[in-house]
Amino acid sequence: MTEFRTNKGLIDRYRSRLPLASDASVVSLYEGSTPLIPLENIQSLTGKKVEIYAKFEGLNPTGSFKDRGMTVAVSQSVTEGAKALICASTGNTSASAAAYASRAGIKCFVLIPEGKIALGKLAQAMIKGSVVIQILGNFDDGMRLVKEVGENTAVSIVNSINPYRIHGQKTIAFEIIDALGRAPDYHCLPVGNAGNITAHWLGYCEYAGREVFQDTFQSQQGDYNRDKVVDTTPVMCGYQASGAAPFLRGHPVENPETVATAIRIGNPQSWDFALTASKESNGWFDEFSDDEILATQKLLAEKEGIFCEPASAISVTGALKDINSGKIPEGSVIVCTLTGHGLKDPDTAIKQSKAPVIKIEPEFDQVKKAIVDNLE
Ligand code: AN7
Repeated sequence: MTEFRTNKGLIDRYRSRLPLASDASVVSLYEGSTPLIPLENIQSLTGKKVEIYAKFEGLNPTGSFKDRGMTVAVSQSVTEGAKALICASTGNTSASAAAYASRAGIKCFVLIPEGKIALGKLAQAMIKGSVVIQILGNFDDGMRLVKEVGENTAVSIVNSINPYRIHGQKTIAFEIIDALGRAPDYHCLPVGNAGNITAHWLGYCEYAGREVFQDTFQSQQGDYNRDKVVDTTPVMCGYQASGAAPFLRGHPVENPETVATAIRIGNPQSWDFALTASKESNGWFDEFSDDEILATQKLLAEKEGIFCEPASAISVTGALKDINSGKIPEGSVIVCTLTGHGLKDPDTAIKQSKAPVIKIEPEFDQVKKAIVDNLE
């Protein structure tokens, strides 16, 4: 096919910093290169002198950050000869795995909690021809089953317990630093299964020439470029929904529950890595109610025109609380990861929207009245 100018996929852009063999097959949907959007209107509301940016991962090919991990994990799996993928998912991982499996021409099996995933995510897995297995249980049950399958069959697991997922997802930190010309002071993000906070920290440490997770990520996958680009790393702020907040409780949560179904996870697989990221960065975890999460989702849509899914909005819920309390001081540069697109879950958005929906006869006077009545 003809060569053309475009932002290529993240393997092409960051290949030397990824532990892929030089002859590895590349399975890509031209993911990454998502915008880093200054939240100026929301910053004004705080009355504090800070710079707040949203890294809008909802603009990846399948609408979430999972594509960063999936391009690397699926490329590696295909290179190793895998004929099928499997994952447990609260929705976004399955949407992404389905897409990359289609791209690679292999089978995909997804285990999802019945009735507890946003409809858009289910649609994504179904239309791409994955085998959707609904389990009468939650994500944590699915994860347990997937690990058993991995031990007993040749199907390749593409959950974030697959280290190549983490390597792909670390590129978000590279893009942020490449865009800002420096590391942020604080990085705020949702924490569910905790792969993403692990990946962010890995990426930030590698760009700072700092060793981290050596036994797991930096030696096992072989050599790759870890040259230093910046001097600092951000403080990592991880936020959880109160009904699914194992890091706040200090132990796994039996029956996680939250409107933010993406992070309805009680037994995070990357527990130790997330604790390391939090401790080594002098960071913290905090929790927020479903009402607070939904209010921020609406705030982002109303004040900035950014429609992210509920789980993603918690990044900004947390950032705002910590900015207002002074825990994040004035003068700080703050990046919030908006992990997934709001269109994945229109039901939740419509349910909480107070915007008037007005029904009229198709007549000019009635349109005029609707406009006049609602101008204020
Ligand atoms: C929008 O899709 O776990 O802490 O199975 O979809 O790395 O798990 C999704 C997680 C945040 C949490 N925001 O990230 C899955 C899944 C969104 C998400 C998270 C998820 P991790």
